[in-house]
Amino acid sequence: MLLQASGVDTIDLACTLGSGWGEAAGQLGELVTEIDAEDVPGFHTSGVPGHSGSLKVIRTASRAHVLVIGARTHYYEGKGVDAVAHGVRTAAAAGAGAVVLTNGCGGLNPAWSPGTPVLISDHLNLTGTSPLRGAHFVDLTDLYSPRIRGIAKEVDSSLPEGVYAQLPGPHYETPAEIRYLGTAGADLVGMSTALEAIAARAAGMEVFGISLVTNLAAGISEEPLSHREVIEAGQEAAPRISALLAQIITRTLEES
Ligand code: 8IG
Repeated sequence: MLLQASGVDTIDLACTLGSGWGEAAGQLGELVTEIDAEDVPGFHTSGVPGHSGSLKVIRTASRAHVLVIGARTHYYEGKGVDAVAHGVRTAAAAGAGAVVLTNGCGGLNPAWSPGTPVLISDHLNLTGTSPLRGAHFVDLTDLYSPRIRGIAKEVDSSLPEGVYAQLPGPHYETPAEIRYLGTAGADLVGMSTALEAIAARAAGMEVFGISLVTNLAAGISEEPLSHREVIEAGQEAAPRISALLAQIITRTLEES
């Protein structure tokens, strides 16, 4: 129905927008269609301030089609793992060979000030669940495409990389949990992305993940965590990360 509504045959790449990334679709190309998430089966508006609730089909200058998913269902909403995976599965069904997952997250590295974009190199799925059921033994080695990470580094060689830990939320971590996660190898903490990445890989897509550090994780700085801080860091970083995302996506489409 998405394709019908946009008069487009197929989607080449999909991109899910997380906290702080709401504006990032603007520089990708020409808007073909925008649909309210509620009008597309299986999608929901999030109710989270700072998260938009629409699906967009965008045509790039090279005439590729990008599905921009501005409505993500988080695991903490309690709608189940299929609702969480619905966006990437819709993208795969519409033909997308690659998905770009963006998010806002907490950072464990004190050198990453709020507003720093970080490439996801790998993840720790600490939700205790999987989007898959049955004997579906998917290989997650190189889940986060080395090819697209290479393209991102060509666009901006200063981009750091880190391991993203997905926790169930919706509460943030305690400082003790953050120390524990640090020893376990986490550099970033959030409440999305890992389950979607697994579902995307299982659906045969190439996966790329990029986080915006919107706050230092609990106990890393003196500041208490607030959702307002998250939104402000996103607004400030918006012009830079929008340009970054558009360049990464454009080159990924050109080189595939
Ligand atoms: I934005 O510090 C954002 N999302 N778990 N911890 C977790 N999720 C987050 C955080 C954070 N910041």
